[in-house]
Amino acid sequence: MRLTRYFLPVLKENPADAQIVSHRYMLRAGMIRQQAAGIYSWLPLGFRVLKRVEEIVHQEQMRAGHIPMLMPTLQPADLWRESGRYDDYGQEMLRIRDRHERDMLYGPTNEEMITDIFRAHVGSYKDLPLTLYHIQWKFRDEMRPRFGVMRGREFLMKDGYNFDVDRAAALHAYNRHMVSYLRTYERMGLTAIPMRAASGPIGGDNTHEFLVLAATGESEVFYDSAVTDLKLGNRAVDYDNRAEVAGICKEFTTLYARTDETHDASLFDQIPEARRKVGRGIEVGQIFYFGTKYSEAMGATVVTADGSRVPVEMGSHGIGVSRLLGAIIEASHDDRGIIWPEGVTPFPVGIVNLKQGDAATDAACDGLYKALAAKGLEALYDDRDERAGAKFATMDLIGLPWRITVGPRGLANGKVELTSRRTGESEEMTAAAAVDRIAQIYAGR
Ligand code: 5CA
Repeated sequence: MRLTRYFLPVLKENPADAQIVSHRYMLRAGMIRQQAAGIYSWLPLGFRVLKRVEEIVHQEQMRAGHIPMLMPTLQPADLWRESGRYDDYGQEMLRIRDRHERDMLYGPTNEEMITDIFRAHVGSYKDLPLTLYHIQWKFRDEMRPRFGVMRGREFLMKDGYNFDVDRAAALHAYNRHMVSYLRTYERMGLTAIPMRAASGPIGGDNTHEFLVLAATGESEVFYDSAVTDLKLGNRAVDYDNRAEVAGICKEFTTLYARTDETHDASLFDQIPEARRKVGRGIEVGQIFYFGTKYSEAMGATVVTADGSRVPVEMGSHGIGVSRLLGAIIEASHDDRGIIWPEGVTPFPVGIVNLKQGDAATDAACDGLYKALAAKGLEALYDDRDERAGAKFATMDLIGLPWRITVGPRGLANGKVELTSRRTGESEEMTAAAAVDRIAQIYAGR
């Protein structure tokens, strides 16, 4: 993408109403625009990151054997009357009446709708296990929308629902979600710690939240610092192997890590003092096992192997897809701007032309741009007629992990400069070597 043909409305000034760094940088980098309290347009740069985050979520869900689909944003109120949540949900639910005076709502979550789909089409244990998910916009009329996409009113969520014949199978689904989420967040460059939590309006007694540690997080968290060293890495996980998946969950949930809702001071005090930490975290996901809460209320049953009919066992599992952009920036930035992890960066690399209009420099940049494209890497090429300082400032603000700088002086020696956004270190090399290096870094992305 050539910057002169792109739409990147960066702001020079710090927006006055943005209280936290991720909100500030998302506005300044031209990623989002607020349209109403807690409701945002996703401008091209923000949209590219959002799509990358979605893609990672899809890949990891499908790897775990979960099946993508899409449910609508608008739902009939009658489904929610069946579960009893229509009245319970209160003012957070945006209620709408259509032209036929039918009560509708903008979905804050989808337990009722998915249970309705299940009961219409599935009736036997032979069709289980089944986990369906979608990535869809939600609306919650939050009392205090704030911090940009972090606490929006309209926000993008991945929500998945498992259906199983018995409790043991449903707990395996819960564990599968935990492991797939660990991998999802790690691929985004995040350390998200599963913490025992409270279930709120979703229900059930078995639930974990995933928290990214950040001073600006909205949740107070209590944890053993050793938990931050745990990594899933590139382990090959067999998601059908119950013992293996349960073992990984045990590894990640044995050390003390809880939110203030479930904090237990007497257990906390047993951690060696040097490892006892109180901090703040951003909740980027939550998983729930709630058994037959919805299936009983809505008559979603299956026939078991012995011929009896039982309500299906369920759980639901959410990832805050749009919130993740804020969380990633909170975890990865400096005073010049965002530093995207390679897994989610909007463009793998930026090209800065130091002397736009100089025939040799322009030709070298064009060649570099095409050579990267030939390897499937779309660079963001700053081809504006601007000072070098302004170009560097834009690149630093929008946070591409790698920058290739091309100028007449380097070209005289046949060299360009490759710079890491994270370390600030630069290396001179030929354009061909820079292309190879970038290709290597992103191999397998
Ligand atoms: N039905 C369940 C799981 S599918 C559910 O709704 N869970 S939830 O309420 O915990 O939401 C899932 C995730 O969505 C949260 O962990 C959080 O990351 C994100 N989320 C919730 N509310 C907001 C909001 N107002 N703005 C942005 N993200 C949000």
